[in-house]
Amino acid sequence: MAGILTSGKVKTKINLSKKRVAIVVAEWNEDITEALYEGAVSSLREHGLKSQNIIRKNVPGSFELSLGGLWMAQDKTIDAVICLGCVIQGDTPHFDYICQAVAYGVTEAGLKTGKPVIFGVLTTLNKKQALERAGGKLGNKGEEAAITAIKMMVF
Ligand code: DLZ
Repeated sequence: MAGILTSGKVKTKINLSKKRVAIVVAEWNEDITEALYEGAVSSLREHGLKSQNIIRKNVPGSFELSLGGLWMAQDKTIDAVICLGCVIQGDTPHFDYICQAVAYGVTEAGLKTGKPVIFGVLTTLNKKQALERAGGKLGNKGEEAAITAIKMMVF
């Protein structure tokens, strides 16, 4: 069933109150990425993470999530990193370059550090599709990214 793996509450006996999660937020399309951030934080809190153990960092755009995510994952005190961004297609191929680079970079950050680095980046054709996925009728992908991070931390 669509979405069943990344929504709702994760059942685990592992206590998450000592886990520290970094959330790296792209400033481009700020209204969308702020909504993703709110969704991610509320899901982490619901799973027992303390607010002082949720560390936020901003980067200018989604392209910079790779390096911001890597820097946070290299921090020994951080257990998982969630990268949040929103790339909306324009009239040029810029969209494809950014999407490919960030998908590759986020993967690489996880593989290099051996930590979960979660791809919470919307790649949409227009703003309407982004709004639908940032607390609209298709849920909140920030929340789903948080649940993915939790599932990987309790792996
Ligand atoms: C330049 C750019 C464009 C055109 N569109 C977006 C976008 O839709 N979403 C996003 O997160 N960032 C965008 N950027 C900025 C790039 O991610 C990056 O910050 C700049 O190219 C500088 O490296």
